[in-house]
Order: sequence, then C-alpha cells, then structure tokens
Amino acid sequence: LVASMEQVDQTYIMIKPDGVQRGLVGEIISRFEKKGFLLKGLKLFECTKELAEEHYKDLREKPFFPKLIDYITSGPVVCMAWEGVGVVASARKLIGATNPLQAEPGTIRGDLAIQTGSFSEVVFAFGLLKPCKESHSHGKLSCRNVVHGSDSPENGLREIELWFKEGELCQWTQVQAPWLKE
Ligand code: RTP
Repeated sequence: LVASMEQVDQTYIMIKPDGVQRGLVGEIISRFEKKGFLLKGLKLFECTKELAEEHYKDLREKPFFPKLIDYITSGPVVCMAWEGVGVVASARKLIGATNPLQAEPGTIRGDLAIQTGSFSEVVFAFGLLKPCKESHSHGKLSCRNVVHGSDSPENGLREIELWFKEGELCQWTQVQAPWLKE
C-alpha cells in the first residue's frame, strides 16, 4: 500500500513533429498506456512560435534555441497529459536520454530514433563531434528525438496549463484491479 500513499503527479508528454511525421503516434501513446498511467488529455495540435518559445523559455540562451523552435513548429505535435504516482520520473525513464544515439534500447528514443540533425549524425557516427547537449547542432534542425516529457512535477503542471485550455482535460478514473495499487 506504499504507492497509494505517495503523491499523484501529472506530466506533460508531447510527440514532436518527427514522431507524428514518422507515424509513431500509436506506438508512443501505447507505451504510456501499457505502463498503466492515466490519460487526462490528448490532442493533435499545431503550435505557434510564441507557445514553443514559452514552453522552452529556460533554454532561450542556448545556441540551438532557434533551431529547436523551428523544429517544434515544423508540423503538428500530439499533446498529452498523463497522471500517476511518480509519473514524471517514470515517463523520463520510458523516454530515455535526450540524444537518441545515447538512449538505452527499450526506451522510446532508444528504440525509435537516431536522428540528431541532418548533417551532425554522420559526423557523430565517426566521433568527430560531440552530439546534442554537448555541442552546437550543425544540422538544419535541433536534436530530433520524437518525444518530450516534463522534468519535474512543477513543470508538469506548468506545461499542462500552457498547452491545454480549460475543458480539454478529462477528470476520470480507471476501474482497476485492486492489486495494481497494493
Ligand atoms: P525534452 O525537454 O524535450 O524532454 O528534452 P530533454 O529534457 O531531454 O532536453 P533539454 O536539454 O531540455 O532540451 C530540449 C530539447 O532541445 C533539443 N536539443 N537540441 N544541441 C542540440 O541541438 C540540442 N540539444 C537539445 C532536443 O530536442 C531536446 O529534447
């Protein structure tokens, strides 16, 4: 019964434009669903530059920021709110490391992505450049890693509020076998 006494959190998960373009929407939703988290909100959405900039405001000073904004606004994204005990950290584990080439097999990025920018991935493969977080991206777009997940419960709430309007989230509970919560 330990889990039921812990705090229930919410996290904002977003399938990025490359995930939508590559037809990975079902696969990615399925991983969170099968894990057992509760889906509270879901929509396909084309975001504005302003919204993308607000979402990533902590990265404003990063050299890859303009490319990151171009990437996130390059096509529709799938916005999701997921709820559960420990959902923020658990979702980050399911997603895997930021750089898909470094993400462990079994994670979403480890299983489904390699792309780190059109030019850079070739250079990385030969060890001539450090990928992603550790250096500037030389590709046309910032690190394409199919999915986003909030990095703290506070950011989970902030991001859900940012991406969803009132009335877009459903307050429902799942009828579960009692042993799932033991
Ligand atoms: P996310 O917020 O999307 O889950 O990613 P994260 O915490 O794993 O990584 P973060 O450092 O917050 O970066 C946000 C997104 O920016 C892109 N990125 N590009 N050098 C680069 O080109 C570079 N580094 C990061 C990635 O799309 C990353 O997910």
